[in-house]
Amino acid sequence: MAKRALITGITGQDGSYLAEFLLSQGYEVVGMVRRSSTVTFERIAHIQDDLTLVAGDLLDEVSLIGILREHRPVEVYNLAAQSFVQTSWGQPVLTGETTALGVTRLLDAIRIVDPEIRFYQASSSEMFGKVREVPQTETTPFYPRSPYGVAKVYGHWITVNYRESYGLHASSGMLFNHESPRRGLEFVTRKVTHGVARIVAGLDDKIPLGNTDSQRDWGFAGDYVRAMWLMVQRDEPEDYVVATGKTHSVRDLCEAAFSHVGLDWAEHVFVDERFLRPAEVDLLVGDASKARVELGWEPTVSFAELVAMMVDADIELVRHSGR
Ligand code: NAP
Ligand code: G4F
Repeated sequence: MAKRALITGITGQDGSYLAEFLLSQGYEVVGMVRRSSTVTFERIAHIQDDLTLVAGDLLDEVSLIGILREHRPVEVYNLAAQSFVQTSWGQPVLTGETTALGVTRLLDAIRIVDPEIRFYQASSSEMFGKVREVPQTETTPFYPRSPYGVAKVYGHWITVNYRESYGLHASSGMLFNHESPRRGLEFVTRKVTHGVARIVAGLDDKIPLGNTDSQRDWGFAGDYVRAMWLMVQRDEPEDYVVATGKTHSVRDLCEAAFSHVGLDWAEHVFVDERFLRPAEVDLLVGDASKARVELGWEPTVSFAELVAMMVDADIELVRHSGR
């Protein structure tokens, strides 16, 4: 019998890659989608016929209980969140309701319906924030710097707490930034690669950015969803850092993206204060030794390959869509 997994956030970047991965492993995949006045299935349109999509929302525990009762998944991957850091200052309560309390609602629904379900929580390197050590590991203390980071710390600890209180098989992946051609246009990697494509097409000349000094450990989303699945397959639930171990500044990102098409980034990028944040996470770089040793996980895509992949995909996209 095929295993059945539920993915919350299936319409997002990671949800789409995880759904593809689980289908390739022979799973039946149930995806939770929230009600919207327009269709948000762009990232999963190519596999939609192979999925079971069900309506629900992390803000509504009744919907979560109903989905678990009806579809009886053996694994649940909680990828849904208000995931954009900048928005979390403008909408701190919504961010807390979704990204923090939403985790409790889902864990509680699991506890009520079927405590044998294996659970994955999408924790974040944003929890390390103003970092206490370099590189960051599973034991590095948290110091979140945004309402989003604070909400993720809550989501992380409630996952640990339900594991310890109720014996749930609940694991938390502390994932560092991971990107792809399916990344939302508001995140800095995609903003830059899509901006480069528009400049190449003659549609724009400049990209406004915020802090170009900040450094991130950027990997490829397709690699990171494999780590999620590996955690859930372990006999014992645990928490893992997932990262490449290499860090680059936003300036390095611009340099790589523009030089890929033979342009000088300094002629096309300018600082716009609207994109500066009230508090910044200056440097993230993870040590994924535990994931390497215990899960056998390794990233397969380098920073340069990732940027080139994204620029090439955006050039294609702009060529076809004209925007
Ligand atoms: P994303 O592209 O922004 O996707 C977020 C998903 O959550 C979307 O499917 C969205 O649905 C859904 N969602 C938002 N609010 C919801 C609600 N109230 N109820 C149900 N679904 C809701 O994010 P991502 O990059 O794939 O990231 C996946 C998860 O990993 C998130 O929890 C994120 O915080 C975390 N994470 C991401 C990274 C990264 O670098 N990508 C790193 C660490 C952790 P709509 O399509 O309807 O908006
Ligand atoms: O691409 P970003 O918006 O990602 P950020 O804030 O690191 O968060 C992402 O990664 C987290 C994991 O560490 C996830 F948990 C989270 O859900 C999300 O996926 O910004 C990256 C850096 C920041 O330092 C930001 O200040 O780029 C800087 N930046 C500079 N100019 C900009 C811009 N970021 C954005 N989005 N837009 C700019 O114009």
